[in-house]
Amino acid sequence: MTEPFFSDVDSIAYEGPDSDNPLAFHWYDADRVVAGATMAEHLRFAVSYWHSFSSEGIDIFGTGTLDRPWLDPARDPMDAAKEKMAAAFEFVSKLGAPFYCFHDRDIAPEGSTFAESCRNLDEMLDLAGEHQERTGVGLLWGTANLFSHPRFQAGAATNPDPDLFRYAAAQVAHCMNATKRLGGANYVLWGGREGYETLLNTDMARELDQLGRFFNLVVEHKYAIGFDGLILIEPKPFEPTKHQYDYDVAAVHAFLQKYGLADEVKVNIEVNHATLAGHDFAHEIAAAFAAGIFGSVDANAGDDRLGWDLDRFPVSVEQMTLGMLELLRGGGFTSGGMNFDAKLRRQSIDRNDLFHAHIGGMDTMARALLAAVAIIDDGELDRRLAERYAGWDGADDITGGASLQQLHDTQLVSDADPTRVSGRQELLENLVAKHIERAR
Ligand code: XUL
Ligand code: CO
Repeated sequence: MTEPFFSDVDSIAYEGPDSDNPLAFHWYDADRVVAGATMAEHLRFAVSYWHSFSSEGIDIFGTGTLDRPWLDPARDPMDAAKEKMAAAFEFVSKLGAPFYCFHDRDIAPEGSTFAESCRNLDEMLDLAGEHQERTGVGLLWGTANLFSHPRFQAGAATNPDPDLFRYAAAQVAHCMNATKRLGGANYVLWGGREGYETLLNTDMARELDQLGRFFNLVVEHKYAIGFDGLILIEPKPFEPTKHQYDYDVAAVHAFLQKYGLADEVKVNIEVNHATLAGHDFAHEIAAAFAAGIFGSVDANAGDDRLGWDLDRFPVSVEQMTLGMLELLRGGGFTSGGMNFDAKLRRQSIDRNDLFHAHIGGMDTMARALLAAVAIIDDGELDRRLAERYAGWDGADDITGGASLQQLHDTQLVSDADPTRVSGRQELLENLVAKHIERAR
């Protein structure tokens, strides 16, 4: 048994909003039942392995600052991976999050050949299975890292080199098998470099077809291995590429329809990616439910003044309440969940900072859940919505089968001028604010 890494924390308990203990939950009470399910069941929290354990706190101007001894390049890579995994499971179980998420290369080191990478991963899967069994922590989703290694400089599925397409397909097959073996609830595809830097060297139509073919192979493989989780695409408009093909939910939906995948693939919506695409988080959730492709959430936040993908832990109860409202209205998660795709700030170098970050994120989401449930229970918002669209009740024959010309002619005769009514946005915003303030 290795020494505990987070040695001064036993477990994070719920102590309620009045507690001043920074190493306790103030709002997230896992077993509390709201709207017919426990908070744990509504929120399905997951810790992301990469930000919390595989990254050392670099930014574009500086090297790592965080205390992650297993990232020392002088260490034997497999020994280091095992130590990292022990720390990861220690953290997730002490936090009391039910799930974690990984990229293949987060849990096992890249080998000098593809076969060696596969062997490394398989060895680490055995260990991950044991840790899961011991701690009760489950896998929300796995994904393949198709963007860090230099071989992916021109993309994976959209690479101009067919050999690279085949390499990426092989890596995804192995990672899907790994995800299934660990009982993963979903499999995610984030198109890290599936896009372009300049059209001068890019055949866009060809690259889109390659991507469509790749996703079809993934779906075929899902059935071939009997994986019953969701396949999820994670939209992001840019970064690292200048233009990414899976720009936002609407772009992904159009893409899925074109390539015959709209019933097979859903989306993993990341809050900060929504912001980068010029949308609100709530918009992307609503768009996904409207298209019937909602799957899961990467919970994080950007910064009001910095434009890149900052992956901060979520702190805005208002932003999250509006997202949570759409999530509940749409029916909530099935196999998806709330993955903290978020990282510590570079100066947060104490080990316990990782607990503070997750506690804040989980409490923010729990408050958002309580507020959204209160808004729905109160009923006023829904009543006003129903009122606003009441004219369409029984709307199947709203035109009475009339053509555009007939509608024109009827209007000409009646000369009716529809009465305007208030949209009441400010009143509704006040209503949301009231519930955020009062929800307990
Ligand atoms: C990158 C990002 C990824 C995906 C998984 O912006 O969000 O971490 O969530 O590859
Ligand atoms: Co993400």
